[in-house]
Amino acid sequence: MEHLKKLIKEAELDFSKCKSLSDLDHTKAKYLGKTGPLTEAMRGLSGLSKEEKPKIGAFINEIKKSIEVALLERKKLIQDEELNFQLKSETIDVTLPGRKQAQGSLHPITISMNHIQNLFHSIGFDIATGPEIEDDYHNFTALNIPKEHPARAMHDTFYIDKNHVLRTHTSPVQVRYLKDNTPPLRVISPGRVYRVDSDATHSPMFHQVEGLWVDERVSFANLKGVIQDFLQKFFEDESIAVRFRPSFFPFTEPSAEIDMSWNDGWLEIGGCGMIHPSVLTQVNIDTEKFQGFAFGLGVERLTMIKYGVSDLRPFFTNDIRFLKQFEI
Ligand code: 2U9
Repeated sequence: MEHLKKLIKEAELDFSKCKSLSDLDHTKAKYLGKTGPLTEAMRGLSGLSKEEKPKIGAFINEIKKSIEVALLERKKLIQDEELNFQLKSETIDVTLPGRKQAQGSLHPITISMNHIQNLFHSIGFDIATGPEIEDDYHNFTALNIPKEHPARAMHDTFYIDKNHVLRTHTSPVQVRYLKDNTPPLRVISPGRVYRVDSDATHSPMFHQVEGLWVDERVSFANLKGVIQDFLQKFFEDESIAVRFRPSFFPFTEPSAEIDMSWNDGWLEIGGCGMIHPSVLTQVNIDTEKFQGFAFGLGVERLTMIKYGVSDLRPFFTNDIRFLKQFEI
């Protein structure tokens, strides 16, 4: 019993030498483990008399409890020390400046689309949008491009099924607008369009803005004025001139390609014409009373010219180093 009593002091001394919880765990096994002196003593109880057994048993339990208390005290001390060390070494400097949230920017095509819409809206144009999957009628037939017409080949169409396509232009939006509204009317239809084409100057998805003006007396001269006024404002350059070159589209007659003056030369930026009477008839507009002009502009093209970008592809590859340059 004397020997067991000494164990308390011995354990306290051993515990006090432990510097970490894992040290302490190790030392704990020495006293309270299966092969420790207390377990041994408990085993020895079997050889004692009936009277001695409970007394000695209780005594061993007392010793065990005292060692457990010493262990817990040491454990708490080590935990406190570890926490204090952590608090000291991991202090937060609340005066440091915060990390700012990176700010995104609008895509250059979005900037152009917004700008174009604002400019046309400011001169009285309505803005119409519509589905990107269109039926054959709205994308082709209503625009004077019947089935088997060679002009369909010009469009390199993505077919969804026999009767549905990814729209090849935003004209179908205008067809719906003309059916739902009565002239006089002015409308633009901005949006994504799709054609089977992909290289440095063509993307299978690109952006167009088409416009219409239908009234009793609206002419090719008005068309040229509207286009020139738009381009001068878009490029913030009043010296920009516009040139029309004869062309052909099934939905306009006469038709023209639109060139704008740029650095001593000319750049093609879209097409236009007087809306074909067959198209107006399709949408129940009286061609004896009304006429109208239509135009189509390529938004990527306008944006490339505006920012001096010579390759179309960076608009679609989302390299942040390219996109960051268009912050406004
Ligand atoms: C209706 C009637 C007529 C829209 C027009 C063009 C000419 C044209 C191109 C410009 C560059 C397509 O993106 S591009 O490759 N567009 O040349 N678009 S006239 O004429 C219409 C539209 C709707 C009801």
